[in-house]
Amino acid sequence: MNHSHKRSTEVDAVIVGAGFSGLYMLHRLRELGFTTRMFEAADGVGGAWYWNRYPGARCDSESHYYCYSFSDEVRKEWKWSCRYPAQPEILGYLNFVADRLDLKKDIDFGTRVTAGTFDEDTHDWVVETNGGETVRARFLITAVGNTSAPSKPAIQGLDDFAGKIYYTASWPHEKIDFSGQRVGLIGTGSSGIQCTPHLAAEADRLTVFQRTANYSVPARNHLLTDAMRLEQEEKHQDLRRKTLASPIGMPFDLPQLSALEVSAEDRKRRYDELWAGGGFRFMFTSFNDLTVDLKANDTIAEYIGAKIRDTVRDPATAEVLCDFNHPAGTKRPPIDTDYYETFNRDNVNVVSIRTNPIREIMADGIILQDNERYELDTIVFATGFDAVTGSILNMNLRGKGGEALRDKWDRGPRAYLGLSPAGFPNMFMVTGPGSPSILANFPVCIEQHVDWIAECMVHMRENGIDEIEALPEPEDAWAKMIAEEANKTLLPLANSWYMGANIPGKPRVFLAYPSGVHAYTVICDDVAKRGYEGFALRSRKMAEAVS
Ligand code: N01
Repeated sequence: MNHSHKRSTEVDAVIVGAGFSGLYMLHRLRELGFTTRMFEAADGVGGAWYWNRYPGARCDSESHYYCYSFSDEVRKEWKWSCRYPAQPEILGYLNFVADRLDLKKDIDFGTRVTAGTFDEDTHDWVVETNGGETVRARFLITAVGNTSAPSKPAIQGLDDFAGKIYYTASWPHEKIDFSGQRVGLIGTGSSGIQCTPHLAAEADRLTVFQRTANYSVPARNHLLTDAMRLEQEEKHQDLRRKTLASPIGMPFDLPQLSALEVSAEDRKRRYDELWAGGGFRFMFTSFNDLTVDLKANDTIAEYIGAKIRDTVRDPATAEVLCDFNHPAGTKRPPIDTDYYETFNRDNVNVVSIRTNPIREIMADGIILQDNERYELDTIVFATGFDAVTGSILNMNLRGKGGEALRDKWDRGPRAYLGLSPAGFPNMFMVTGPGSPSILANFPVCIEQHVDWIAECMVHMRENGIDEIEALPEPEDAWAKMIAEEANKTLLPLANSWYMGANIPGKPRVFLAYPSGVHAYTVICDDVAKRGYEGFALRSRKMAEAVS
């Protein structure tokens, strides 16, 4: 549905993307009386939850905190069915919110932003779309998500494949029937791990091509009873307080002990207890030094390895699945249902392509470096995303002096507070590179950013300010601090999408603020309180008075 014919082409803000971020941004700005245009490439709301429809797609964070908190009505009216809802339910939730707040009428669906250029004379962004429209807006707000530009590896011979090809990150809307098929799955990140049991249950044969062994933790998903929901509601204020005080934006009791200061028995007891509970708590609440001390990390890596060996009956298969090459938790931990168990099925096997990579895709399958051949009818790519920066760069943005963001970021993204790049005035990125979001619970980070941006816009309106621009020195200091803080952890040791290492040629730069969403919120609030320290605020009147 495209309403562009009746829409204004001069607005206060253009918002790009109608996922969790964009929907709340639109709601906030409308409430505050700003005029907006919102562009969304998909035909509906949902962002990542719109595109990632692969079988088994499910949240890795629990429903009672993986949701908006800004509206008591929304929270009370929506009923989650289970601990970790599946994709259709989360998409249903986002549609419910969009309908409840009557947001859809203000969104141009099926519309992609193809260019954005800052006009220094008017302090406006000139935004172009694939529909041929040009819109002027004082502010450009990207709400494009972190995992939304799919990575489609250019494997030799891909176009010659005679069978079907699917990408988990842009899955068809209709149900795919894998029965009778020999399916090859490339990728063992969260997406590959989630869809493995589902593909295995349907396909004649499933071959999983694994480049990097992952550390997956059982989700222990379960339905929520009314009593559980009531208890969550009663504890809501407490849980919310805990969430906001937490570095990861989840209401967990954080661990106080090092993995190395307890006895082996106590350590095992702690891991056993948390493994039985499932989910992120296993990694995040067991011990306090797992992501900073390699010896401590070894204890959890060994524990997971032992669990895999216990679960997977064929020792050779188990060894492939345990062929770890990075510390546990240095890639985003996958949360699974029956992943390792699936390798006990007769129709499933895992092939390591770590040292024997895919050489070529042929008409009838995949051939590895050592000439081993796998005949396939279907290939599923669960190969991830050009994460965090891909979707922002794809919009062809140009700042002051016509500088392309792509050029500015050619050695890695730079943005003060992870919010706004110097040289790109009046541009804000919800959960942009250099903010904490990818290491934390997204909705918490999204609400914090949206509120900060909205309040900044109100401040500018009230004070007659036309332009806000991040200054280069604080932006440099921010980038330096991120690298230094990340280097104090084990996170840079993995070839992860956190490091941009999954995309050939992408600069190897840690993409998130590593010290947690609580510390980050304090910094952002301080910056605002000090009159937006680190930014230059300019008004036309001031400029006229000077000249
Ligand atoms: O992507 P990934 P994802 N040849 O980048 C492999 C969120 N998410 O879509 O590790 C062969 O993690 C790659 O190998 P390697 C979540 O934040 C959440 O799974 O680079 N293999 C890896 O195994 C998550 O972290 C949920 O060596 C290639 C896999 O493909 C993020 O999205 C569910 C290859 C990609 O893993 C991304 O997850 C799904 C190549 N050329 C996603 N290129 C939940 O909420 C890549 N690989 C649960």
